[in-house]
Parts: sequence; structure tokens; C-alpha cells
Amino acid sequence: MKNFSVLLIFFIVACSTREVPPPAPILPLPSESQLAWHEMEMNAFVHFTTNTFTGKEWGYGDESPAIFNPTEYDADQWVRRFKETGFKGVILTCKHHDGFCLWPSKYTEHSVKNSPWKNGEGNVVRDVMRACKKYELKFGVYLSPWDRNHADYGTPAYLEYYRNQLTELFTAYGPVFEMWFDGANGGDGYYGGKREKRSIKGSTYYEWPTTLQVVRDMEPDVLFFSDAGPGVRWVGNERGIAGETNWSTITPDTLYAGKTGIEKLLNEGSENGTHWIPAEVDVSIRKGWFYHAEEDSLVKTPEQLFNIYLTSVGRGSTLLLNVPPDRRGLVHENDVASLQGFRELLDTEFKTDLALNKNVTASSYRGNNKQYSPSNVTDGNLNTYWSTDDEILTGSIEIDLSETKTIKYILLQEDIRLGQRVKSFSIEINNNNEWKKVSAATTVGYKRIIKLDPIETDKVRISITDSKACPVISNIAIY
Ligand code: FUL
Repeated sequence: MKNFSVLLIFFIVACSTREVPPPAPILPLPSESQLAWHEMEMNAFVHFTTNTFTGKEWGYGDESPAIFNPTEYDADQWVRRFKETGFKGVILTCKHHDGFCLWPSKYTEHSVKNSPWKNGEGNVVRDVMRACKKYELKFGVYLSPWDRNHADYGTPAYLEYYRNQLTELFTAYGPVFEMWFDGANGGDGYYGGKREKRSIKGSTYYEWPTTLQVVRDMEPDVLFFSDAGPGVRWVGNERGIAGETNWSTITPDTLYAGKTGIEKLLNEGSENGTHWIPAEVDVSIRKGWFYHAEEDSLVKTPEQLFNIYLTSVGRGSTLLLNVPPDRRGLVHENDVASLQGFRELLDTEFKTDLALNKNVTASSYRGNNKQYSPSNVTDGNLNTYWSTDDEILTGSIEIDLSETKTIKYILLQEDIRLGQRVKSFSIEINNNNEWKKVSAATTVGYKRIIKLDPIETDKVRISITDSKACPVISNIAIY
């Protein structure tokens, strides 16, 4: 018997020190830039141009540069507020559909250089880029492909103009982490005085592969956002809502304008998608994308912003929240108040992770090896994870909170460096030795936050009920 115990101990020690290879990645995987992008979680979007002064959302292209004249302009104030809110990057409309450039481009007269603002010496792109450096935020650019001011729009000459401008932006104002271009295309406009309708074929006119290569040659790590990626995809709505099921994978060939159900596809991605193209949730703090005084009373409340956080970041996406400066060139007091309230809500709702360093057990773990032990999900380290043997696609984890607590949120993260795997999971809580199911959901991805009706418990069980391959969970937090 004694010998048997010695043998058993020897066996257990041997098992736990034996090399057990990590799970094989499930393709496709995020690139380094996409991983960094996921980790940013929240970025600010800035819409500012002549529209701010005309009250329009889409300028026609005939606006005089003279109307662009903010009176108390302070880009530092915008970025400081963004930093305080917790944003990690800023994307600026360097040029919107009206064609007015926020930097003194040498390729057009339709820019800040011909406005009275700072006697034509002003440069919003430079100022935002510098403020981003100061507050350690990443800088991104939106350069609208549709240009209702430019005489050549619709001809090959315009493509050269567009690429020249990208070269200006990427050489003078980099590094740029994300380039944003949208799908609004063609239609009527000023077009150098012709005032006509110009139709282009969205899928071919812009010759995107060439343009993207021009940019990549200058900024190899840049992520391209468009409806279909290739770096980041549109989430399919402007309401701040990613799919309850949200795969960061999708097959680009299945995405084309006009396809029935395209918005649902963008919203949810595809389980067996061939490429990693995660959804970005772009939404405005106001009704419009540009500042309009009549919307001062319609700024989203901190609670609305917090709910958007739950349906974007809490569903594995990144939030791109638009905060448009006003005619003074400042983020309006009402927007500032909402951002502050939003930050306070994030800080109070996610104040203490009740699971951190608590005891965890699991139905099984990979090779019985400590390297994959369930305690990795509560160790506060995103580089360690719990996983199971290859053939085990389900499993449960129990977290002992050590005392009864009221819980409101469960946060889960997969280690997406090994691909997105989980297809469904459920949450149970323990009350007087009885387990009660309180929630069930589908995908996890980079991050998933489940909001519960506040409930008391001392133990939480999370069961992975289906997965594409053995689950790889790096973090579980309970608030
Ligand atoms: C859209 C544009 O048409 C809107 O004006 C806004 O810029 C939004 C973010 O993208 O496609």
C-alpha cells in the first residue's frame, strides 16, 4: 500500500511536470495589429468640418472655406477628455464627403489654408496628431473616398488625387493605426462647379487593392476599416450594437454591397469565416455625426453609453464613439458631462473583480498539467489560460468566491491568439448547495460581458457547452 502511494504521487508529479503541448491554433488568427486593436477596446471618432458651421450632415462641396472659423478651438481639450474617458485612440475626419481638408493639402485649395481661422495657418490634423502623442493615444484617419468638391471625381485623375492625399497624411502625420473609409459613394455634388450627379461603380472605380498597397508601403501595420475590412469590418448598424453572437471571422467573398442579409452577416460574422476581420462598432454620442446645436439636449446619457459599451466591447468588438466638437472648436459641456458619467459608471460597475485569485476547479484540464490549470482564469494574467484535452470540447469551471456576494456581471475572455472557439456557454450560481442557471449565451471571443439581474451567491459555475475546438479561456472576472 505504501509503495502504491509513493507510485501514485510519483505519477501525479510526473504528469504535472510533463511537457504538454498547447492546443493547436484554430485558423484564422488575428494579426499582431488586430490583437493590439482588440486590446484598445474603446476609441474616439471626431467629425469636424464645414458641416459643423452649416448644420449639415453631408456638405454639398460648395461650402466656402471662409465659414470654417472656430472661435475657441482647442484640440488638446478634445484629446484630454478622450484620454480621461479611457479611449485608447482617436480617428479624425481629415476630409468628409464635402471635400474640405482639415490640413493644408498642397493638392487642393479647398482646405483650412483658405479659411480665416488662424489666418490660414491652422491645421487640425497636425494638432490632433500632436495631442494624441502628448496623451499617448493612437491616431487614425478618415479620408472620404467620395469627394463632392473635386472636379475630377469619377475619373481616374481623382484616384491620383486621393492617393496623393493619403501620401501626405501618412508621411507627415504618422504613425496611423487605422485608416477609415466608408461606403457612401457618388451622387450629386458641386464637382468643381459642374453641380451634377456622378455615378461610379463602387466595387471597381476606386481600385482599392492599389490604394491599399500605396498606404501599406508607408505604414505596414495600419488596419483598414471598411464595410468589409480587410483589417476591421463594419458592424452593420450605427446604433452601437454588435451581434449577440459575434464571430471575429468572416469570409470576404460573401460580402458585397446589396447582398440580402448583409447587415446581419456583418453584425454576427461567420463561425467558419476564412479571415479574421473583427467588427468595429461606430456610433455617435449625438443623433448626427457632426455637431448641431439643436442636438445639445439629445446627447446620449452615461447609462446609454454604458449599455453601448456592453453591446460592443462586451460582445467582443471595439467601440468607436463619435464625439463631434462644436462651433467653438470644443467638445461641448453636455458631451463632456456624459463622458465623465460614462467613465464613472465603468469604474463603479467594474470596481472589484470578485473572482481575482479565488479558488477555481474545472471538470478537467489539459494533460492534468498546471500550465493549463483552471486557476489561470483568475490569476489576472491574460497570457495564461485554462484549456482541455484536444478531444474535449465542453467543460465547466467553478469559482469559489469564499463568501456570499451580490454579483452583476460575468466577464469572459478567450485567448484569441489561438483563434475564436467557444460557440456557447452557460452560467450557474450556487445557493444552499443547489445550482441555478442564470444565463446562457453564444460566442465569447476577445471579451464577453454578461449582465445579470443582481443575485447573491458564493460560487459561480461557467460551462462551455459547445466549442469549435478545445476551449482556451484566459480570463474570467466577476463583478
Ligand atoms: C458614413 C458617412 O456617410 C457618415 O456621414 C459618417 O461619416 C459615418 C461614420 O460614415 O458612411
